[in-house]
Amino acid sequence: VARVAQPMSPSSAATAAADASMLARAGLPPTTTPYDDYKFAPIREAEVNRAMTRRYFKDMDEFAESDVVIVGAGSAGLACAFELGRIAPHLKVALMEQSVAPGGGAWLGGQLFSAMVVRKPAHEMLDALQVPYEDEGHYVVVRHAALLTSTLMSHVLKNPNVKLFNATAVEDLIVKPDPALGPGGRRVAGVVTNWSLVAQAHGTQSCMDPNVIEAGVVVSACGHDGPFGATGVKRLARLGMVPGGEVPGMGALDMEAAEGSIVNNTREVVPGMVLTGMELAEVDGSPRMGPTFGAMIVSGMRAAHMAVAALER
Ligand code: AHZ
Repeated sequence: VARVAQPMSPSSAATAAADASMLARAGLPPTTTPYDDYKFAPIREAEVNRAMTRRYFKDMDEFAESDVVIVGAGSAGLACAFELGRIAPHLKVALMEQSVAPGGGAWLGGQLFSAMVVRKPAHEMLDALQVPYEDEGHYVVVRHAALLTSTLMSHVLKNPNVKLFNATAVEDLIVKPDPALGPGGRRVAGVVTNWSLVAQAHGTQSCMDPNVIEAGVVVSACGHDGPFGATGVKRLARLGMVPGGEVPGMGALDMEAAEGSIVNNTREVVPGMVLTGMELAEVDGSPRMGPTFGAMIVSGMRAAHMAVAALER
């Protein structure tokens, strides 16, 4: 943006004059900053509208058929998108997040503390991201969880083949018969979406139909149960597609056991849908780990490889 001297508006000129005279009365020189003569390039309101909407609707058009749809942009979903960017950057990845802010539970450590604990060897991803940490032996500590989350996010979103649809909830799954899977075989073939504000208003309005995205493979990273959490596996259970039929809910906290089980259990839970992160604990009844984040990172990265394998089948 060019900085060209321009006359001050009457009101800012009056304020500046008042400030200057106050400073002068106090015997101080007027304050100058590098932005005193700042001038914006011109803009029109319609241009701003079109700059946003043209891109959004072009993205909706392009991503109506995505290679991978990741549901949930928490630590597991973001780690999955990061690894996809490393191993298969050509894939079209739609990242669906019901909140305005992606990041899920990873903006903080535990409770409302700012630091994040990552158990080794998951810290290798921090090295790849060049996120600094303090080495505590078996684990590392990132001073601000927000630094890791924002760095991960910026890597993911720089990939032109990734589109974040935030403030957009996945309300349901697309499920199709798949003769290749034998009689009665079904596979997940995409997601049913709605802007979150619409999804939240279903109880008060009628007939607000959703939208859809077809996917080669869906990675469900919805986190543990909550207002939106575990949407993927809860829906699979209602469709009779969860082996065993139920979603028992996560087990009690056991850090030592929990992280390994999340990583080891990361899998394509039904054809076309890979499950990662804490949503796995919901369907397996395995323990929660609380504020250690190594498993979310490695589970998300493992899920990326499984998604690529599912696409190549
Ligand atoms: O908003 C959710 C969050 O950002 C988003 N999400 C959930 N359901 C969705 C839906 N459509 C779109 N239907 C949806 N988005 O998914 C994200 C989940 O992130 P998360 O941080 O809650 O889950 P994670 O599995 O990546 O990490 C979990 C970390 C742990 S462990 C733990 C414990 O043991 O207590 N608690 C947390 C938060």
